[in-house]
Amino acid sequence: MKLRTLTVFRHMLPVKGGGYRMANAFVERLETTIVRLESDCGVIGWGETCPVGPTYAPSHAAGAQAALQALAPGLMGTFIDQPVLVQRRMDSLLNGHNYAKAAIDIAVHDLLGKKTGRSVADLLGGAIRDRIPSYYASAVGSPDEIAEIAEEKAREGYPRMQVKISGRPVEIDIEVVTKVWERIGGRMQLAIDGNRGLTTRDAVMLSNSCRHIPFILEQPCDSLEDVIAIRPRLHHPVYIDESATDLATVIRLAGQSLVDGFGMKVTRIGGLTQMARFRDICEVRHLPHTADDAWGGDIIAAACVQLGATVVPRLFEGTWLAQPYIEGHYDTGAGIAIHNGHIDLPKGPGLGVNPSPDLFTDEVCKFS
Ligand code: 0XW
Ligand code: MG
Repeated sequence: MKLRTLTVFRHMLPVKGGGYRMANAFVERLETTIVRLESDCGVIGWGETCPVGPTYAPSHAAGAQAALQALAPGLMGTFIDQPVLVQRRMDSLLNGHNYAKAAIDIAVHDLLGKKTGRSVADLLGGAIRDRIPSYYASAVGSPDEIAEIAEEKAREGYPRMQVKISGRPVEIDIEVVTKVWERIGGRMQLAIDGNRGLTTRDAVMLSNSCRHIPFILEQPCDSLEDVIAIRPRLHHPVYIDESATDLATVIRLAGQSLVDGFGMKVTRIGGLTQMARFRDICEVRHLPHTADDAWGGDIIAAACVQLGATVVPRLFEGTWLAQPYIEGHYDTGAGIAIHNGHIDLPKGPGLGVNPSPDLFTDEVCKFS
């Protein structure tokens, strides 16, 4: 099966409720990048990559689109039956730019699944279950506001909540964590996400002040070196998110026991091929992790859920979706959504979602 057509679209996703605040970013609308592949036998596959603004990570929408335009001519006519070979081909055409390559890798999996009648989870090793846990991520907010949200999410059935902190005096963050704990106790697992924003001093202070509260501390500081340096002084397990930029970094961190787990994004690591390898490395080292992405609609959501369903449950900390912050679905019949803090694995071949035919109209480029 050869690649006949590759089309890239941009699509706007306004943030429901007005905006989303993190330590280093406030976003009101996200530009997502959609890839549509068509094989020489007429089968279609969809991919997506949606950086959550230009400051969360070294990735942005225009960067994804430029990288895809650079890759596309060299992919025309290549065999797309083997995702690993497509990935090697992409690496031979362009160094880095994992988050753009991820959209093609996801589309190749979708297309292959649709061609063979198998789900993407099947292609990735097999689903262990058909319903996976999600987790709720708050924005950065006041102690009372976040404690209230935590109560609401615990009642809805979320098994885990990620509380965003940082970008203000650490005393407020300590109050947020304390109030959330007082309100929900052990009813949900807690992750406290600094999104690179804390100084080493503040990370140590937070962990010290909250030593009686069980939570994992996610990406407290900007650099990996800082996080590794303070880990022995913390009372909490440390997960890496933004700094786990590629598999080589993951191998180093897991191999040298430098972290306790990961918040992992499918597009940051390069797509589903790399994400399955990441999953397997974590399984060997008994490291818990999430399987989500920075933002995006039904296509990336389905990719995360398909992979999430293959992760050994005791190590799986859930799939975060942007869905609660997005109006509507790409697939009006089978959009990916969270119910009672959990997500059903979509049925049907490939990713299990089929975007409405005329939804994506803003074409960035088309190669055939
Ligand atoms: C909570 N998320 C999965 C959504 C935003 O993209 C940030 C991210 C994280 O964990 O940092
Ligand atoms: Mg994070």
